Amino acid sequence: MKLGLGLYKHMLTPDNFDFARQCGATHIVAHLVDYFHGGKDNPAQNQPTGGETGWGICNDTELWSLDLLLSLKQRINDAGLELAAIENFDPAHWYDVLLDGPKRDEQMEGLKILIHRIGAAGIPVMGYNFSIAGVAGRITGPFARGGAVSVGMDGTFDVPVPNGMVWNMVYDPDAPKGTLPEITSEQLWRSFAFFLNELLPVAEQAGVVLAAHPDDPPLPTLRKQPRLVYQPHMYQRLIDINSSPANQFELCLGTMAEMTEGDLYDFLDTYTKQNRVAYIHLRSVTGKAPHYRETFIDEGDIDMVKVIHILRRNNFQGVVVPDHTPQMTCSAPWHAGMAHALGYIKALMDC
Ligand SMILES: [Mn+2]
Repeated sequence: MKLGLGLYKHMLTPDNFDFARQCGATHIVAHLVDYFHGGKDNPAQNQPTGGETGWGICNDTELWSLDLLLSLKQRINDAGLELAAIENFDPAHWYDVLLDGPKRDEQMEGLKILIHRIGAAGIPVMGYNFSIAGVAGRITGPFARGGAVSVGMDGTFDVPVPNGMVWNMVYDPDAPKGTLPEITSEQLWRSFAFFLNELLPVAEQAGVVLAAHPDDPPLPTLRKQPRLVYQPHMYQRLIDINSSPANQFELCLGTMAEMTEGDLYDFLDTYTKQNRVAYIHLRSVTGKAPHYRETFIDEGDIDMVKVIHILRRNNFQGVVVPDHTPQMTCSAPWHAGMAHALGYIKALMDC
């Protein structure tokens, strides 16, 4: 297994590449979606939280070019690191794939072009989250050890998604007033199956693995929209839809620990043995959705020693990144949190 650091678009800088290396990371997971653009509710330097108005406004209507992907990889390689994955499609590129809207087929062709480019750039994994409401409804407070500011949830979030927004971002600021129609879980699974069956053959050909993040927070519905993977056993349905070796998980263990059913360690053991885990988001929590808190990596419900032991035993070859951490009280809250998490994971890996 390998140690990586996830960086948001505005953080893909030489200083942060040096920081990752200094912490012992060898890989970068890069976000190219500018979540924070125009978002008024997001804290600087933290994970986007947003509110009813979402994270931000899409500002990247053009598909990412091969040149952009190649230069990103080159900058990361020049810093002595590997680019392990791109995380998340831009909602501007696939909103009607998520919503089964009129531009679905056209946008699906765009995603295929994008996957070809990602493969041509030598980037092995594309992480994504097939979700209409996205990550929403969390609260922020001094929930972690020593009063470190962290996120959590205190009950579900039912405010409907406004028209022109999907996956927490506004793709059409001029959309007519009103909210997205409510759909059933089966309708959402049908849209998802279409996406998988269209894109997986292209991904295989391009040498790219598609890695699915579970629903965070894991609830049957959020903002009156259905969710796909909100209990561990629901991940199996992805594989049942299409057993391509390119059909894998962006396994978020914090999200898995927020689920009310199943055994996290059995799940991890089963699917790493089957080569279904592309890479791992490692963080801890206390509690279960919709009542939980994100914690420091060493104080939550997950037995991290057991997790690393399973990964080692199954010869897991993917990258482990810290996902989020609480904000530490100092002049660099994000970096201090990440340095702590990376050091902790690296020590477990070295044991
Ligand atoms: Mn995650």
